[in-house]
Amino acid sequence: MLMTLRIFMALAILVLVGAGPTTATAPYTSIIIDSGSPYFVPKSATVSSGSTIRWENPTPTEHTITHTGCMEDGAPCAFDSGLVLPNDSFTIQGLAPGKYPYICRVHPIMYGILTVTDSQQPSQL
Ligand SMILES: [Cu+2]
Repeated sequence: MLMTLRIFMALAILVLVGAGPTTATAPYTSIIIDSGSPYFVPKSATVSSGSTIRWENPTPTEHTITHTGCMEDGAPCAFDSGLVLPNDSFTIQGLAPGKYPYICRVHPIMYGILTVTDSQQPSQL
């Protein structure tokens, strides 16, 4: 019940953020880190290239946002946040179009996927 409420509140916050004025100068996407499944809200996010993505950590625990390529020998490593402290955030922009699965190095069960399109219309799944 508590978990359901927390997820609902996280989604409500996302809806509020996503419903910003249409005159916003830059596309902006928030992904909220959660202590329980699905760990990243939304777990699957789609953004247009050039937009800004920010992971926010409202949990009492340190996490990382680590592209899975960073964990494999010879694979391109697109982003690795290092430890994101409680109430801190990690922001990136300028990713090339593509799919970026990512995990938390501290808790590898935490998995999300970011899709960057070359469309100018950002959306969230
Ligand atoms: Cu973590």
